[in-house]
This record gives sequence, structure tokens and C-alpha cells, in this order.
Amino acid sequence: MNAVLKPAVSAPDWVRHAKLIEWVHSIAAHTQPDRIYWCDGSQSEYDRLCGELVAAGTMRKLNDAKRPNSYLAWSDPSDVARVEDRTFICSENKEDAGPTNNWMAPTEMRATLDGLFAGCMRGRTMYVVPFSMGPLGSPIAHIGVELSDSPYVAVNMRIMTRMGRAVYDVLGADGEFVPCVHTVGKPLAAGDKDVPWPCNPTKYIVHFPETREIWSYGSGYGGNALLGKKCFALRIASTMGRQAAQRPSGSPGWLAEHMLVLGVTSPTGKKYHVAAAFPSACGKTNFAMLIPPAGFEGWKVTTIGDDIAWIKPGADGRLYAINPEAGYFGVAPGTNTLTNPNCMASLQRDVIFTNVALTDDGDVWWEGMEKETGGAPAHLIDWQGKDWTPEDGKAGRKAAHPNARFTVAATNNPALDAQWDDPAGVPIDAFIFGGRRSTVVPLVTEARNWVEGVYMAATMGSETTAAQAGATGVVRRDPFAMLPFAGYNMADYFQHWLNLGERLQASGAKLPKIFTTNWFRKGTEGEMSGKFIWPGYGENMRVLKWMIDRIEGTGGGSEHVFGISPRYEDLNWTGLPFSAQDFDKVTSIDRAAWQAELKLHEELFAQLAHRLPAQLPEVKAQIEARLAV
Ligand code: SAT
Ligand code: MN
Repeated sequence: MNAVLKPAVSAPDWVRHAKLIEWVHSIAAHTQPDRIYWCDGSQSEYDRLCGELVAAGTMRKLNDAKRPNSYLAWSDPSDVARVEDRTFICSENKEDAGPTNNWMAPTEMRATLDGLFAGCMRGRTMYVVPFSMGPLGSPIAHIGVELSDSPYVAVNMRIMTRMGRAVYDVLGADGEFVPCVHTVGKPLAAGDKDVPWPCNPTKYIVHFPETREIWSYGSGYGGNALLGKKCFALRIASTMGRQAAQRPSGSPGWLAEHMLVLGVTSPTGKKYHVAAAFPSACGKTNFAMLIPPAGFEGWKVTTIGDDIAWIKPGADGRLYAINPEAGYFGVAPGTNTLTNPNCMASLQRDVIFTNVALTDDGDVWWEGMEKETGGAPAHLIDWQGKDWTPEDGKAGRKAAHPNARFTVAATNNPALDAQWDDPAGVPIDAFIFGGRRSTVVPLVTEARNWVEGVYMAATMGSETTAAQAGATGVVRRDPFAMLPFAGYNMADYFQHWLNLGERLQASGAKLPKIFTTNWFRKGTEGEMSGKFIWPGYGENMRVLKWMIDRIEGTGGGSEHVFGISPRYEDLNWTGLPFSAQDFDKVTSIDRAAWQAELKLHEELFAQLAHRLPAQLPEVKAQIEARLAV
């Protein structure tokens, strides 16, 4: 059967959802693509679209002997990261989007988008991409359909989500789906030659939470364009999780979080599950694929998810997490067999790389790989298609863009958890909130209770990374690592977390423990000046093991102004020369610095004052009182 149809022609017979078909045709009537293509998600379709992307110059096929069935794409240099200042939450009421989100009135935004989308797909094919976030048919999963004029988006979505014909079987004739419309914003007139990476300097990433719609204009990159990820699985889903708590059914609702989920199995076979939030490009993928170091024989870490978790209370009152995604869109630079061997093993085949460098033998390279081989190759083609030598590297020119990414199926991961695809999810024993701070915040702290944990997460600060357009290394508050991803008012989001904890506790359930971590403290003197003191990566297992000891009630620690941290003797140091002095450098609490830090918490609270839960300033007052003595 022919799945390529002229806009006026109806859908293939495996699509039986009249409203969906009508929506596809109404979008096509407005955006005017030359063709509509209904993706079936098959391998042959993927191979064909990749072939077309190669022919169009968007991707190149890598050397099959080195990296089977893999591709490299280079984006336009202006389209390399999420554009947070162009991301909008268009709720009816401005206050519902809250002060941390960009807002525009829905009618005004619709008028703007109407103008931009009119004829925006001219000369292109519109791909109809059906996808499930979460295991197909699972009661926790939700379905989306993305209409996109980018075949690069279609092939990436096949890796990142459960994409294809089976989604229509779940949808049936009238199932619910989140409509997502995406365009690169570069229509082609008859005879126009296309560019390898079409995009538009004008960009809009727009969410209508009340009607659960996503509209994306002008970018083809990552979270701007793969709309199942941050747009749906975080911004729209976080709204859905809270709305569920506001219905008369009495449900406590659920959580959509920017968290990896991992399993950790002890030598006796006892398994724990941890969900951890870190800002973009702060090592979530590394932590999710951690290999325990020397001194942890018999311990095993397995990956459920590396970026996003949907977390719902089970009948037993415990919180169960699923990974709504099916692949990893991870940061390549810095990844190597020393920092993340499981990841490197995942990337051996069937990968789409974006914005890494090309080697002379048709393979990929990025900064960090020199640590494996002792140096960079003598010659590369950089992510902008220019010649590159180690001399350029010394002069500060990167071969790979710092936000260069790989797209790979979760099933490529040798450390994939056996339950990663379990529709019921895995029970969470602990939450970790990890900031990225070169000073002030200690290596690890346990909250004494849920409210204190919510406070810690709410006041998390982080230095920005290359995952967001703009300056890197600037400290900003990044509550729950959700600043750019909460689909509603951040103060309401804090309240939702507090309510959920309170409800579960009242039902007699044991809540997960909450910890904060900071792997990123830097030295201030001598040869460690400006360098990370904590070795990180696999060594983070030492901190993870302490958390498990705390869960089991066997781990020691010392209580301080805002929680409990391990003493030197509370961690297992076998196999790692790390002195008590260095441990002090990553755990010490500087009172003056904390007094200054609390002023910054105050700023966040002032910004969110209108709906801020009263419990948070109360916790702050307690910390201040303890600091004062
Ligand atoms: O570009 S993405 O949003 O997919 C990646 C990230 O920022 O974590
Ligand atoms: Mn992320």
C-alpha cells in the first residue's frame, strides 16, 4: 500500500481515528506541504528516510565497518540547543504559567502562530509521527502525534519513542492524543534548492496546557523539535499530573520529572530504585549507566531511564516510576570509555550523531575521546564542516559542538534494567537532586523529612551548561532541575510535591528519602585550583551506597544546619585514594557563604511569593535560626 498521499487524499486504512485524520488535513491545509507521509515506524521506513537525509546532505552515513548503521548530522550553527527564551507556556491565566515561564495570551499566540504556520511547509513533506510515551498500552503511558516537515525529526522520534503503526491500534477510533505540530519554518518555492539543515532565525516553542497542544516553529534541534521529550513528557505531562490531583476523584495526581531512574542491586541481591534530577548536561546519562568501582564487587547499577521519569503512586502507596522515552539523546563531548563505558558500548552501532566531528576514516570523534587514546586525531572535519587539527584544539576551537548529541535506542545499553519497559514501573526508594555548583553546596546531604527535601530541591542552584542557548557557567536557581520544563506555575509545582508527600504519608506509606548532591565543587588553591575535587563518574557509587545504608538505617552521618551528611568514615574508600582533607573540601559548610546563599533562596521565594507554599519559608527560617547559633 502506498503511504505517500497527496494532502487531499485520506489516511492509510490502518489509521481509523476520524478526528486525528481531520486534524492532519486541517494542519496540512494551513501549512501547505507538497506531500503527507504517514509514518509506520518500520525498520525499512527508517532506513529509507535515513537514505533520503543522506541524499539531501543533512546526514552522512558513517563507515559501516567502524560504526554499523550509523549517521552523522551537522546542524546549522545557529540551531544547536534548546531556546528557553523562545519557549512559552500559554495558559489562559498568566499566573498559571507563573513568573519563571514565558507567557503570552493564548489568543495572541494563536494569531502569531497562525501567521507563521501559514504555508510554512510548502515544498516539503509533512510526516505524521504517532508515538507513545511509555510502554504501548500501559495505563501510565500517553500518546502523542507529531506533524513535522523534518525527516530528521521522524527518524529521531523512532529511536526516542515507541513510534509507529502499533500506536494507532492503541488509539483506536477515538483515543486521546496530544497534538504536536513542528516546522523548521523554511518553505521552499518551486525550484528552490534546500539547505542541509533548514531552520528559521525566528523560533517559537509553544505549549497550550489547557488544550494540551504543542507548536514548534523554526528549529530542528533536540528538545525544540523532538516534541515527545521536554515539550510533552515534561511541560505538558507535568501539567497533566497536577490536574489529576485537582479532580474530584481524590487522586493525589502524579509527577513528570526531569530525572534519570536507575536500579542498584547489592551483592545479596536486594534491589533499590533511585530517581535523580540534574540539570541538562550535568552527567545524568553517566550516573544512569554507572559502573561500580573497585571496592564495590558484587554491586550492579542498571538503567531504567536517563532523562525523564513519570512517577505515580501505586495501590500500596509507594511511588512507581516509568521512563516515558525509548532512547537516549545524550551529550557526546566528555563521554569516553573512562567516564561512561556502558554508554560507549551503546554507541557502537545504530546511532544518529548530531554535531560531533568526522574522522578521516568515516567515524565520529568528540572532545573527551583523546583521554582514551592519548591525543586527538591528526585531522578531523569539525561539526561545521571545516578542517580541524589538534593545533585548532589548542587554540580553543572545538571539533564537536559542546552540546553535540547522540540518539540511540535504550535497547543498545548493556546495562539496561530488566524492568525498563515494565508498564507497572519500578518502586522509588530515594530521590536525588543534584545541582552543579563549584562552591557552597556539599557533596551530599540527606533531608530529614519530605518538606525539607522539597525545600532543598526547590532552592537548587546550578551553573548553566551548553544544553541551553546563552552563556554557560552562570548560577541560576533551577528548582528540581525543572526551571525550563515545568509546564505551570513553579510555586504550584512545589505545592503539588508537598501535597503528594502529605497524602502518601497520611495513608501510612513510606516515602522515598530525599538527598541533594553536588559533584562539582572546585578547588581554590594549589594545583587543584579551579579543578573538580570529587572524581565523579563511577566513584559516585560511594555516595549512592551511603544513601542505601541510610535507607537501611545502617549508615552513619552527622546532622548539620540543613540536613545530614556523611562523615569521612561513613563512606567506603576501598580503591580510591581520597583524603579526609579533600573530603572536607567537598563537604564543608561555610556559614558566611550559606548566609549569602539563603539570600538567593529569598530572591526565588520573592519571585514566586504570590502562590508560594508557606512551608518553604518556614523551613528557611529554621535553617536561618540554626545558622545563627
Ligand atoms: O535538547 S534536549 O532538551 O532534548 C536535551 C536537554 O536539554 O537535556
Ligand atoms: Mn534533560
